[in-house]
Amino acid sequence: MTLAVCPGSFDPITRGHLDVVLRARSMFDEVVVAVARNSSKSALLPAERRVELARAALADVDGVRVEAVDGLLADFVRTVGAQAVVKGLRGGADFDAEVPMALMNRHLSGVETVFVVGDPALAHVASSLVKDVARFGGPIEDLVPPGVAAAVREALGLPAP
Ligand code: COD
Repeated sequence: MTLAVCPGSFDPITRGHLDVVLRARSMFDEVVVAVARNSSKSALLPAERRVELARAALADVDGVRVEAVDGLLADFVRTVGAQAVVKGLRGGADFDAEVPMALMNRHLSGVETVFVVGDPALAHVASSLVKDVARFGGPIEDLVPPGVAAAVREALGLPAP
């Protein structure tokens, strides 16, 4: 049985994240989506809400579970017995940001990071941009799974469109 961890802030989960998780699932028997409770970014959505939205978005996908993670990802990866961390790349900037993390996680846990190139049709989709578009009244429904747009607007104190 092969197991991979797909970590992130998921603030909120987007269609870009779903694409990466499904690609990871096509390579591994089981995938744990690891929602970092305290990532270095300050989150809009509380961790429990991020987990809830990710679980709803992935409810119909066999072999995928969602868990909140405290502390070091390397410790979590060892605890669950994963063979790999899977991360998505949208382009060179992602690669530059991800390589140091992959090296540090391998230094700490011995676990390799596998990079998957995401769907180019979703290369512009990032949680930060989704929140920015929503904040200024733009449409985000086609960028996120069902239910997420309403959760983002609620967290921003915005009315439904
Ligand atoms: N297409 C392809 N990939 C995508 C897309 C898209 N449209 N959108 C997002 N992704 C990928 C990102 O490149 C990333 O690989 C992943 O999805 C998650 O993205 P985010 O933005 O939700 O998450 P990040 O980048 O904020 O996550 C950072 C972590 C939480 C993974 C990191 O901070 C961490 O591991 N924290 C735990 C504490 C720890 O161990 N720190 C030391 C790390 S070395």
